[in-house]
Amino acid sequence: MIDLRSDTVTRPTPAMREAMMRAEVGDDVFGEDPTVNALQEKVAALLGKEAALFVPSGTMGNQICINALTDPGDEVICEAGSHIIHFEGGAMALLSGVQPRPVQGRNGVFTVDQVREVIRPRASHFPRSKLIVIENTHNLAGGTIFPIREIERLAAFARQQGLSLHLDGARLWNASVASGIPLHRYAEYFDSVSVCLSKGLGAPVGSVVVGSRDFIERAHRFRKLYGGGMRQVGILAAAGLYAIENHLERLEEDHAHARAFAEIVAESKHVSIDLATVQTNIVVMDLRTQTTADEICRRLQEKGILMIPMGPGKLRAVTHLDVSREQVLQAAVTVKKVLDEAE
Ligand code: TLP
Repeated sequence: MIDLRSDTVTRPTPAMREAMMRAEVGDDVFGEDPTVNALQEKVAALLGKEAALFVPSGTMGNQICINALTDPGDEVICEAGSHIIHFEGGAMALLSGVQPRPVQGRNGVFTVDQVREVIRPRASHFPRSKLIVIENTHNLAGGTIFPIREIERLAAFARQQGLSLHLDGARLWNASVASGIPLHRYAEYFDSVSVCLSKGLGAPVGSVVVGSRDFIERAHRFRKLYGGGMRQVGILAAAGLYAIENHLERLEEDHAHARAFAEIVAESKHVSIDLATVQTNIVVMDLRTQTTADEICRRLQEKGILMIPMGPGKLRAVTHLDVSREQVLQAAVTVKKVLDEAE
């Protein structure tokens, strides 16, 4: 099987498993796991923040940050296709008592003018606009990079309006490698950033939240109350450390593979791919056929290729560490053929 469903499907390499096996561990709820502490220090330093917290998943990372930066009844301004709206089970409403205020971006990117339009006046009728969330890279838009100039403008506006800023940086690593902009340059505008170790970097589990020391203290409490306090979890942190040290630069390969895939598949008349959005390791395809995305995925599976629908008429392919260039090219040719043959 050539598995292009997500970059979450990678399995730890033998060298990563070796690093996990050798990890020194302690009770992390007591703050005594040396490997977790080393990972937290490393990610905080890379992102230029005072402190960091290892958490089990990207979803928990985002939701901890949202809770720590809002009060119940507040409104969270975010892009209409963002992961926090569509793929986190309604968690912001359930866990933080806040509601999303979606802004329709272009390729996942929205502007200060759009935020200005949705920000609430201060009056007792309205929810309180409190937090802006940016997703970089943007998953549903096809792994697109939020331009740093736009982030700068949004951050200046947020400061002026007293809004906080969170970055869902599940794939910030990809944005940084593709744009050449260091991680800390992206992170400096945000009160909190969540990054994932278990996507392109290829670790089996884990995300890290960063922010000021004060912010991370608050985040700590939410991690505990969400059940995310883990004990001898250095075995997982070791995989994360290994991934950052060994799998970060190679993301470039995934990006080149995604582009090669997109260029081949885009030749089919039954699909539309905006090649300008193929900036990192994700390819989102809009179907131009009566055949449903589910049915296309079923036909592909029969031919040894796994992909997932992303909403009606949309398919997604994600390149990663566990698929070679040859496999990606082979998959692209088959996907094009299956699309060409669709009714
Ligand atoms: N995304 C997954 C699915 O949930 C769609 C994927 O396969 O891409 N932020 C962003 C931008 C994400 O893409 C994801 C995972 C998360 C947060 C959540 O991470 P996890 O799965 O660790 O909770």
